[in-house]
Amino acid sequence: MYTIKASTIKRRDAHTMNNSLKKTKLVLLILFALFFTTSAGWAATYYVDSSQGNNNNNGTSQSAPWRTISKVNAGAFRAGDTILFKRGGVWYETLIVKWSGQSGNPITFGAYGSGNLPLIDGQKTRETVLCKGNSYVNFDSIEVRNSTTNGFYLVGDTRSGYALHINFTNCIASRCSHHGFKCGQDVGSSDVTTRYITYENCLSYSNSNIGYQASNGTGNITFRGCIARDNAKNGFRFGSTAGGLMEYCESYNHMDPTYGVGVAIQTSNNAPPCSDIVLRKNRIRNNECGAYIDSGGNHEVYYNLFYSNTRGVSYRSTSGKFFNNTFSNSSQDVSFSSAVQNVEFRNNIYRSLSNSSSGFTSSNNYSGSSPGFVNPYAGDYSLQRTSPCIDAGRYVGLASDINDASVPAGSTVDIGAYEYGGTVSVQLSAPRNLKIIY
Ligand SMILES: [Ca+2]
Repeated sequence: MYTIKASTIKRRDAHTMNNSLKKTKLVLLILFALFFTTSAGWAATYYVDSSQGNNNNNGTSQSAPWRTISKVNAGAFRAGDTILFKRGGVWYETLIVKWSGQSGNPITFGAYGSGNLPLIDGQKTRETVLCKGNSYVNFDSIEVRNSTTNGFYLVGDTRSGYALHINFTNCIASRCSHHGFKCGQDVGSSDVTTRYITYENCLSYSNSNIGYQASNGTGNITFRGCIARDNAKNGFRFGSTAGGLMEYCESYNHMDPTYGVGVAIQTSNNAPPCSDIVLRKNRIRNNECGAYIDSGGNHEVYYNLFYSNTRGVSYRSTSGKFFNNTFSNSSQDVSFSSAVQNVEFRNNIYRSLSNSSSGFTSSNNYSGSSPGFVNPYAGDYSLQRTSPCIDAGRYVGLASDINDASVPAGSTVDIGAYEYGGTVSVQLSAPRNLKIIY
């Protein structure tokens, strides 16, 4: 019989225990290291309530919120942190963002509770939100108004370089002395610019200059589902922007006889021209000029609706593609200047066109007097069953129309922004939390 002495068992137990202890220590050490190297381990949420808060609270629960933005401005936030302002609250201060998140781990400014968006009101005596030289920051459901400069002002600086990867969702800016939303440097300043900025479902109205301004060397700018209206100058502007996308947006009531433009693509002072801007599936109406495109080239304009603008589109860039747009009810729907060297113009509905370009290629457009719109007086420019535009277009490689209905339906592509009988495969959600004030 094989026997083991009790002392041996004890020794073995002790040995096993030592090993277990070592392993446990090692696991703890790894967890400890992970905790300290992953800043998500520190992520916290802070609450700010303008009426019930107290700056002596720790701010980390809805039952113990801070009160003021100055308390937020004095905070030391880390990547992954969230700062929430209570809905219905109003602050008469400037939010100065001076913290950066990380890729996949942004710092977020948002809202909690119910009711109106939390409002930062500059009362025409101060700025509202300033974010300078920081990256990976999200703004979600914040409203600003009456800034002495811009509502949301985003810029890089010489300390930390470009401001990168900043997202705005469901934010509103109005009645600011300059632009509602601005990203990019001021001309002649020592600031540096901004890249990878996204605006989704935002509203900018009644500002004294531009609704959304991407100025002076910005890049990779996206506007999606945003509204600009009743701003003194442009609704949207790409200024010396390298790479941009504007889709599912509306721009209207910009009627200044000199500067009233739904969307502008222009060169800022001493900066390079714009390149590779895509405008698609937008509704642009009641502007002095729907789209004024005067910079760079290689832009694409497709499946947009332009109506009741004094001028629909004025195109003065070197090259571009215009496919499947519907123009209606303008003094002049579209013009191409002599600066245009190469432009394709196909599948568009229009009445009046002026072309001075030497490189103008055109086919499958409709310029007659009876395009067969369903109800243009109510803004419905989809096609009646008897429209001559149905199946009269040419396939140009696009997969869906202004409503995201599949293209082509029937035998081939229709002319204009609306494909007759197309199946809507993606349901668009309307902008949320937007107050429309007339
Ligand atoms: Ca068709």
